[in-house]
Amino acid sequence: MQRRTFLSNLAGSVAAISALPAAYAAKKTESSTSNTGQASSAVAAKGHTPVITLNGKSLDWTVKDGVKEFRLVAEPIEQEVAPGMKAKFWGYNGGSPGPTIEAVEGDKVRIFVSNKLPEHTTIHWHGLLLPNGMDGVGGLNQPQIPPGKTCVYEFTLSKSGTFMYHPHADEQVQMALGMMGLFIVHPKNPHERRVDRDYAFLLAAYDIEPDTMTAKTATMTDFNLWTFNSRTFPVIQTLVARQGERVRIRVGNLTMTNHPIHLHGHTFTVTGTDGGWVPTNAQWPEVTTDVAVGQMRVIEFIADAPGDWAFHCHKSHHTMGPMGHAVPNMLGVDQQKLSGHIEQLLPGKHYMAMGSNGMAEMQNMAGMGEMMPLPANTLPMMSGAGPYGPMEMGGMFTILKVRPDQATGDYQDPGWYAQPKGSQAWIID
Ligand SMILES: [Cu+2]
Repeated sequence: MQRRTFLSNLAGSVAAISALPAAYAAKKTESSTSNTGQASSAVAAKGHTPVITLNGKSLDWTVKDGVKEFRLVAEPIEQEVAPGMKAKFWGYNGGSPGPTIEAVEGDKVRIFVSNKLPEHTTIHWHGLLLPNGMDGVGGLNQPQIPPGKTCVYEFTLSKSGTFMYHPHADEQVQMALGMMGLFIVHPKNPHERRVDRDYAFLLAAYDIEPDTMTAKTATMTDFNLWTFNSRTFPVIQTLVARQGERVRIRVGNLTMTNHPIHLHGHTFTVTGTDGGWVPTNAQWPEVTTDVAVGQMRVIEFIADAPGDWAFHCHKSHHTMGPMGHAVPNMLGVDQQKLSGHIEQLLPGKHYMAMGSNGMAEMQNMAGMGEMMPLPANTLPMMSGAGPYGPMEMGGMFTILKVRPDQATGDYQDPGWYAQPKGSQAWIID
């Protein structure tokens, strides 16, 4: 979106602040009810609280001679980022991120990694303590896995915690295309560090130009899609909890910048990193924790406040969609006279001057169907409809819904919170 001419910037601004695809505008957070309750039942059967990977799932395994065997296939995939936009990624087992590997401290695991990519790859098991030859840095610890071949990794899980997996081969390309996954190791004793809900996701950023589907792999800082598990709001799964439950959220960052992750309505503590669990006497209360590049942060809190609470990255441009960031700054500019001239240059002879009073009007106008269409395969700057109007969010944003009557183990979206009478802010003249 850089280096546009003045006119194309103006035309771009029309598109940027224009139509949400109809399906997108209508989309509410009900979409997030899919993919819930996908708990890995084998883990639950042993008494551990299953990990809920937002918009994802845990990987099945089989046991052979006392070893848990997992199978990952590295392959090109096509995936919906949000309604109105699909991306060509590289991922594992049909998705980006790949399925979450969930196992238990003390387990011996054997992981078969089959390479169906057009180039070689490896997998590094980020944060896990293992023999040097299993660490997965191509060229350093092992030969690269050629296309068409399968590599076997085998090690014992010596400690519980929150880890990741990703290639250590042609990293700039393979991670820019979405190759990543979570690796969760439960404590051997299921009563240790027990929580009632255990959510997990990875932060991923992409640079996909409008009208294209493949993420640019040489981008260093100027990404335009900010995602939880390679999806943007409003399709990111809603987090739900019964009032009073202890909730854990595990967040890993495989983007090229830091993300201050912020929760409304509660205070949490950081109980773990990818280095392990944080001792209780070293924890302090927070409402935002910065997740730096290549880090994982585990936060825990008691969901004691009923309501619909925002949960998001606090960098405001990371809760916005790709379109509209390159438009000229029209704040305070009277565009009335200019509009007529611009209309003569546009094919439809229709130009709507916007931005003089801020950008919030874009979502309202989109709702009224007044806008011009977006370019193909991209997302508007703002999206998401709440019970009181447009939420003007996108990207790294979702909602924590706490309800007194949410059943234990029920991950279904309970709908919007009904504010108790007299407890909502009111507007006066
Ligand atoms: Cu961010």
